Amino acid sequence: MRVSSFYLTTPIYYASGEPHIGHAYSTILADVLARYRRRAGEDVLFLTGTDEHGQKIQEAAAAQGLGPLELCDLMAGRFEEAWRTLGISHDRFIRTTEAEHIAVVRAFLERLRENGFIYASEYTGWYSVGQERYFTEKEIGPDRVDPIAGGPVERIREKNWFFRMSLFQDRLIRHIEENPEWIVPRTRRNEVLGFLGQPLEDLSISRPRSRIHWGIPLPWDSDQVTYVWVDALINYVTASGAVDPAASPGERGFGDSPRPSRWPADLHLMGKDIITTHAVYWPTLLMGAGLPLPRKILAHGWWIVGDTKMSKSIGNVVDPLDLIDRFGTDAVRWYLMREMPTGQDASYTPERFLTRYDELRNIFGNLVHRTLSMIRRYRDGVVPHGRTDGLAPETSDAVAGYRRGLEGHRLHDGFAAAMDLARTANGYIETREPWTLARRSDGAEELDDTLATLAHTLATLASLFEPVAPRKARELAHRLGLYDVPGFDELAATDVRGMPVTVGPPLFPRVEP
Ligand code: ME8
Repeated sequence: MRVSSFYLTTPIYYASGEPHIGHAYSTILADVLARYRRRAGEDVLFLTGTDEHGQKIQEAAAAQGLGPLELCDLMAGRFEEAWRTLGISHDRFIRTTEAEHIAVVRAFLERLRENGFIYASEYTGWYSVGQERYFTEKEIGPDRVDPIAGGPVERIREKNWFFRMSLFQDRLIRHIEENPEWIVPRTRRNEVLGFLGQPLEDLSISRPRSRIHWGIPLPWDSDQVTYVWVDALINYVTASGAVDPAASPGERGFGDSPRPSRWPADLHLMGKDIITTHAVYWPTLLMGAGLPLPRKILAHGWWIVGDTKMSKSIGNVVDPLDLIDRFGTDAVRWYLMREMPTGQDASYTPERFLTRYDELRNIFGNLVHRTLSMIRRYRDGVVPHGRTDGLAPETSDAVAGYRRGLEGHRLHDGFAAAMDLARTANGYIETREPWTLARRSDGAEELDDTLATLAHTLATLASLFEPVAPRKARELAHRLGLYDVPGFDELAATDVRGMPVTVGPPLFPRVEP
């Protein structure tokens, strides 16, 4: 049997700042999808990493009295540590200062040049160091600020090398129109098509080394370094193994000589702030190099505080690690996935965080505790050999809704379906009244059926919650006497009857406000 494969990516985050809840959101979203796909039996490659070149890093390092690589080593470590704490299961953490990546970037640029898409020219424009890109006069408006974070822009006039991006405008528009699901959600797709309604300019792909030394030198002009966005986007190809920079130019994997690899990516995930670079720069660069386009681009919304984007430059960031100390990793993951409708903006508030935590505690946690305690009290801690199908229709509806949500990139709906199943199971306890059955002389069989059904439902819930709450799901599986959380295909065959259960402390303890 051929196992289907799935390659998904997060943005690579700037190594100039600390990881915050916005970065955590994108990475957890990717992690949830990676775990979901693995549970469905797919061979997953999940890539994340850090973006380590460019003016922003150069300046941040100088401001701290560090060398740029010193700062990057430090910050890459911070990101890796945050992802470990948050239970991120990435398969590869890429850093753009790695030798392999540098070689792939150079091979990629050489290929663009061989294909006739590179030329040198004088450039005059408005540059935002915060966003590491030029903006047009129209975009910066009369106040001359970067339109994304409102930061400063500087007037720059210098020699740059250019990529003939304009040549690919029609092909890109056609691709977007012929593949309505290529950019999701639809609002972002419309935004990109709107952007492409204007003539597409060529893309400046280099900066003079005299101004920015911290970058990858162009293979044919060592006085210029690669524009950091071009460098960064190529990371997705580096990690896929599609390009072998050590091979002879004709055999490197471009155009007619593709190498067996994970390319194209199945899914690029990012925030809506960087949709243009991913849905315009990146696909045209790939067309220029003769590589296939990624299969899907998903741009999610922003976590905002009040009505402004949470961002380091604005100074209103929430540190996810503070929340983890008090509530645990899985509660933070749950909040972020359940609260934000995938693709839209959401506002972080401590009140909503607590509401979502209470949902975990009072519905899911409570169900687990009640069920396991009753098995202990009424059946000596062993799941009885009753019928397990007392909630069969509700369970299959929940699983279907859950899978629709996760596969249709509506994670909030998918997890709502999982929580609804827990809610339904709590209702089932109320209507079956196991405590009454236990007192009745003729209640034994019905009690067996009730407890076996509930235990089976817990096994299902462990499986549904694993992508978002991996630690608690594993804990639950262990308490049910299972070795591990069952995969979706294993659920039907999973039989918890006869298993010794452990009640243990509440899965989601009360946290004093
Ligand atoms: O843009 N809400 O890196 P970056 C939701 N290095 N997501 C947020 C967020 C918020 N308030 N703030 C940040 C870069 N993010 C480039 C990417 S990729 C080839 C290069 C998340 O450190 C979101 O995914 O500024 C956003 O796109 C990303 O962090 C920007 O991270």
